[in-house]
Amino acid sequence: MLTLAIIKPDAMASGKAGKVLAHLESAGFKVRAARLVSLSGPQAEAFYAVHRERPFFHPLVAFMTSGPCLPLALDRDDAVAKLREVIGATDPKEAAPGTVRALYAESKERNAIHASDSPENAGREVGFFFSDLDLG
Ligand code: FUP
Repeated sequence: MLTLAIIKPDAMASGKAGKVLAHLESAGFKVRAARLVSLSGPQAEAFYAVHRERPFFHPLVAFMTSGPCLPLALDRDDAVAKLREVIGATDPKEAAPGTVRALYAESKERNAIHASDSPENAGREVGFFFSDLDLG
């Protein structure tokens, strides 16, 4: 089963991408596809369209377009739920010790990693960045 992670611009800028990826691999995820991208405003708005009405939408789009990020299609059993466990709560102050966000996130807004929150969204989000050709 596949899910989508994005190593976000804060983790890329602080040189933590390798550590985050190693953490995911240690948790049993296999990288099926990876792509370094610099999102445009419209692309970030489309990806986060579900949050359009939220007060943090524009800051979120500004952050996600502030530098390159690294979308990953990750494979393992029960991938969606397991990745949510491994990344921890949205706010690193509330994330369980040892989770990616507890270890590497700067704040709730700059929180190192995205992970799909349901199998339906995982399908949509993997398809947003990757084609069948990428996924093999
Ligand atoms: P998560 O699924 O844990 O990434 O969290 P959400 O779907 O609730 O939010 C998506 C992204 O919006 C978060 F990763 C960071 C940003 N956000 C804020 O900047 N402020 C908030 O209060 C909530 C979310």
